[in-house]
Amino acid sequence: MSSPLRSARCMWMRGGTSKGGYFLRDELPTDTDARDAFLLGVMGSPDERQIDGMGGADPLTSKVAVVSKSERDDVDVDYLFLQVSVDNAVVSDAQNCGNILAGIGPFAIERGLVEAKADETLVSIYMENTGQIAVANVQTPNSEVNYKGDATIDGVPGASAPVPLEFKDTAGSSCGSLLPTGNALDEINGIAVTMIDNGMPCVVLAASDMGISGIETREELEANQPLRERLEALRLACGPLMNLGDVSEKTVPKVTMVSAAQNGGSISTRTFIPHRCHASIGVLGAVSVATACLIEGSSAYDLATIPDGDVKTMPIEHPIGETTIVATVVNGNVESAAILRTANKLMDGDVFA
Ligand code: NQM
Repeated sequence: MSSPLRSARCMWMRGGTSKGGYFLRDELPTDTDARDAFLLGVMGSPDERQIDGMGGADPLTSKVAVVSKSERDDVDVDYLFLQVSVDNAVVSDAQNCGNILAGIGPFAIERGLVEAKADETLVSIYMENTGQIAVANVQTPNSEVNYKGDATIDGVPGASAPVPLEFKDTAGSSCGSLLPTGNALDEINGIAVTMIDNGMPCVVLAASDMGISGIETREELEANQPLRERLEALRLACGPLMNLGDVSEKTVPKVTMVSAAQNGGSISTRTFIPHRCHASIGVLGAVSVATACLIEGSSAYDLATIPDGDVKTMPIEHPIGETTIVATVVNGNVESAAILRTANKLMDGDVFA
């Protein structure tokens, strides 16, 4: 048996409102157990403080991207997302991450997997976790990645170069269909929920049905133990109905509690991902919730404010601001969704387990 990997070349990046290690596939072990053992060591997991690793003691900063040149037609790179649990020795590929996705285009160009064009470079990315394609538009003046700019996103201080992302065909990414139970609304444990997957499996329910206003802070919600227990019971019941099987060890489905928007947006959200409350909301999570808002009879429909027209700009409010989804609707279905993200290169070198 070969000795465990001790170090690997890695770029640490912020992607949207998340942060993690970006690796080339051929610089990690091919054996999954060896790879996961290495990544747990890199992050310092399991340990709620991740004191002996690079992880930031939060699921949003304990993330990994594995990237390789794609052999698929019309695709530049393949991207596998791995969630490294903070306090369990678990590395999961059961979900996608649209925030870490924001760093994939810049990383692929920096590593020479994609040739930079003058001014801006489109990078098409196959998201291996769910089998869909996203296209990132990366600023490349003088054929080099530029991270500095004027674009701002809630949850990240300051401004950076914009990285617009476009998603197509995300319906049923993990659950097989947009509404895996075939219903816009189901009753589970006495609560009306919409089980939906437009890029991220989500259970959407009215915050008022859980006895909260829906505008509490992340800290207040995380301190509410009875609420957390009820949400987890709901999630465990919904998982099999969403074709996800037993989800006790999985990070999907997410659970989003919705209420009427407070600041002119389309809806207000508080999301558990699934055991910590998200500081804001995930990218594909926001796409799924925006889609739920557009489905008559869903748990979000009556609470949502929907703009007219087929191209709908929908600010999804969350604990620290909003994430705007631009949904293009064709024949009543969300055909594509776009979102503005930013990314930043933080470190390039060797990381040690
Ligand atoms: O929904 C957190 C994040 C995410 C995932 C999570 C994400 C997405 O904010 O596409 O981005 O839901 O675990 O990075």
